[in-house]
Amino acid sequence: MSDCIFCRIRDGELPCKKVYEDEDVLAFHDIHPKAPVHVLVIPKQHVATFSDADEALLGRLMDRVRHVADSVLGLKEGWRLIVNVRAGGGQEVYHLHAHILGGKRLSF
Ligand code: DGP
Repeated sequence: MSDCIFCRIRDGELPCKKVYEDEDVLAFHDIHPKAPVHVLVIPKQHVATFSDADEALLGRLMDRVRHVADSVLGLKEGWRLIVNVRAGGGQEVYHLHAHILGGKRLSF
């Protein structure tokens, strides 16, 4: 979608600090980090929100989130996974994305 920020990042029209990419997903640093490590993982396929994604896409996304957090970022002490769903959940960008937060002991 041409008016979607994350589609434009995926297509290289907007810059990002990329940490991982494969045929299914792209992972890059959040522009407003809430922790020492704050990375977003997006499916390359445009899906607006978590509720709209099918089982196969969610499975691939969760598998790659685990790979990025544990192997690419090496967050050995642990990390947090957040998916904000629609306005009530705090979602601002309507292209499905998972937040990986880590790099310190997180508290609520
Ligand atoms: P959410 O509230 O779950 O929709 O989170 C959207 C996140 O996306 C928010 O933490 C800030 C981040 N973000 C928004 N625009 C950009 C951008 O242009 N580049 C990057 N790297 N992150 C962005």
